[in-house]
Amino acid sequence: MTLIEGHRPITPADGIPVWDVDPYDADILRDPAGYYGRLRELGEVVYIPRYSVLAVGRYETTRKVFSDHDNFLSSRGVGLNDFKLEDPWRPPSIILEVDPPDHTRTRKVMSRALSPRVVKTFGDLFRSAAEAIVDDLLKVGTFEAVTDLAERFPTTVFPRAVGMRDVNARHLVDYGAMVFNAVGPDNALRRAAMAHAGEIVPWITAACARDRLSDDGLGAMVYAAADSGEITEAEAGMLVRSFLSAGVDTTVTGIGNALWCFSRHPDQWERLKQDRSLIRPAFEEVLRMTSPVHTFGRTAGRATEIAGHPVEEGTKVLCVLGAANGDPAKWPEPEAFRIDRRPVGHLAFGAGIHGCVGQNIARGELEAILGALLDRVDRIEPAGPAVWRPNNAIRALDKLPVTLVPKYGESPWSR
Ligand code: OVV
Repeated sequence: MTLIEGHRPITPADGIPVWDVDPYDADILRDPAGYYGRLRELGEVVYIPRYSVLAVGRYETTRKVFSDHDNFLSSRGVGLNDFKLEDPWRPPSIILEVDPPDHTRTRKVMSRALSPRVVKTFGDLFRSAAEAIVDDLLKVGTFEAVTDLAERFPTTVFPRAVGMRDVNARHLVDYGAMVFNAVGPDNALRRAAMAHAGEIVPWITAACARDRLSDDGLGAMVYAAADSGEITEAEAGMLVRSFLSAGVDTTVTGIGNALWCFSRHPDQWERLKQDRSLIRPAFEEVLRMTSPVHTFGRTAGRATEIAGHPVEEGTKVLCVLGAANGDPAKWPEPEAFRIDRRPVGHLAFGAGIHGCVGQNIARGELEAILGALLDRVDRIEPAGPAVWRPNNAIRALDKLPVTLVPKYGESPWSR
């Protein structure tokens, strides 16, 4: 058994299948379906000796572990590193990497800033930016959708929603790659992402300061909570950092994965053209199908159990959200992309007290993009092979060449 430096050699309790797999192997990250299936097949919980961790991938069990914040902590990190034993790569997030009661106070500030009422005020911004970008792309017709659409849209609108005075789209995307690769092992992916840290981390930290933010964005709302004494000024800066950590790579991935789904399932695009009320359900199905955040972990804070198997205190548990979202015991024909499925309970936004606090703004961004496309585009066609970009926590595309075929009579030149 390979033991990873700093990890305790946890012996699996009797009855837990042992699986000699590397979930962070680049080939698995690029094409995880076989890994997801085998994980679900092996049992309710499996032991992975390579990292001395347990992993869950069946829907009910994954949901249970992921939302059981009493037994399965976030404060020891949601990746392979146990923050109790090893120093985290950056000061821990005060909303993600924290447990109640500390979590309750910061979560309240963030859910107020990201409430449906506030997100609604960004509707015009999102729509006009989406329309301008799609009009631009229709002029060229064929383009690389990861950079030209999936990255371009959130890096245009999100800094404006937050109220950032300093905008550097490249730094925001690269920081996302660091944050999400950091939850994996010390592999080539994590090292490559971290190679940018020296330049990017200080830029991010500076961008979170009160004087680098406008007085009418999400950042200002968080600093208002500092003014009222709800949080400290330093905590406000840390919560703005959470916007920048969790708000870019995730929505970039959501848009890219949505375009992948529709370019590969033209019948579902036809269906959406006929019934625009399916825009939101369609996005939920994209999330279920592709699980942009494929894996996050928890740490057993005390001796507990998973599906009747004993689990020692200090055990890391990988919650493989991508496997749970494809579990045939929960989702009939899980590999079919059906925009009218309405996959209530999918785990792409997590579950429980740590469930994605930004999910309303994510839905708002996707609604704007899909709406702008529906108004203008007859077909979204592949213009070359899709290439996936391995990442320790995110299932995202690296390349997605597509052609947008405009609707008859819809010319971007006439606008
Ligand atoms: C959900 C999430 C992902 C990544 C980072 C953070 C949150 C954060 O709070 O920094």
